Amino acid sequence: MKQPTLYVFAISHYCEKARWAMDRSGIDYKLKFIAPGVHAQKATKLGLKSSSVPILTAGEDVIQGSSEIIDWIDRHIPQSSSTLTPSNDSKAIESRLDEKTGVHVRRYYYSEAMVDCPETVKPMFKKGVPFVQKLLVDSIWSKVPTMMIKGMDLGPEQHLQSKAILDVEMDWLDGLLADGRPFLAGDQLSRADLAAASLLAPLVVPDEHPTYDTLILPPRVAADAIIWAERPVFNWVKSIYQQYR
Ligand SMILES: N[C@@H](CCC(=O)N[C@@H](CS)C(=O)NCC(=O)O)C(=O)O
Repeated sequence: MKQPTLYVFAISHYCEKARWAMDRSGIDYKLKFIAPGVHAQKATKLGLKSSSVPILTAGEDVIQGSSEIIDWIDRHIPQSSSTLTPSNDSKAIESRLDEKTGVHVRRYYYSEAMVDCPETVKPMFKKGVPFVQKLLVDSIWSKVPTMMIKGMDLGPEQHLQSKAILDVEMDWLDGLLADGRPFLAGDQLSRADLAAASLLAPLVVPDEHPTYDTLILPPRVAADAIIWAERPVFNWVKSIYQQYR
């Protein structure tokens, strides 16, 4: 197999999920950071209808989406005890995390960061990308916050709505962990654990995260994160990162 390439944003929690799965798979692959904007051109060039990253290219295969990339890994690694899909449960939990936690962590964070302090986001958009793409981010930056606020439905109200949804989702996760289980589904690390840990990582900011050493949380998010740090799921995310990342 030709060496696969994984295209990611340094800031993206879905990209972190796919990258973590690739790292665990043992497959030799190339990691490419791409700047927002350039990613859409790349997706079009690859024949994709939607522009979102992560995208994995492997020979003729073009796989878009963190969950689809884990499915691809499952197909390419002979059934082993370290599969990330030991049960249907793991996939069901991952789906809920992708649809709720992932979406609302992003809207909650950007609703403050892009509205009140976009300059804190810019270094994350430039992180790891080729020099020319850094220049491109600088050149279009004055338009980016307005475009994202409109395109992603961001604002103070949305920040609070997403925060309330996150509280419900964290109650659910705390509930699952209440019986002392080490993993969300079954008795081994699975895609459910990678999803929960990576999608909550922008709030937990674990030391082992490969790109969040320079992530700056805006003030209200940082204050909420201190309160959420008391939750079992926050401590669990930290421990999953410590043990498995
Ligand atoms: N469900 C998808 C979500 C991917 C996603 O939303 N990616 C965002 C970054 S967090 C993105 O690429 N946004 C830019 C775009 O859609 O063009 C997955 O799991 O990969």
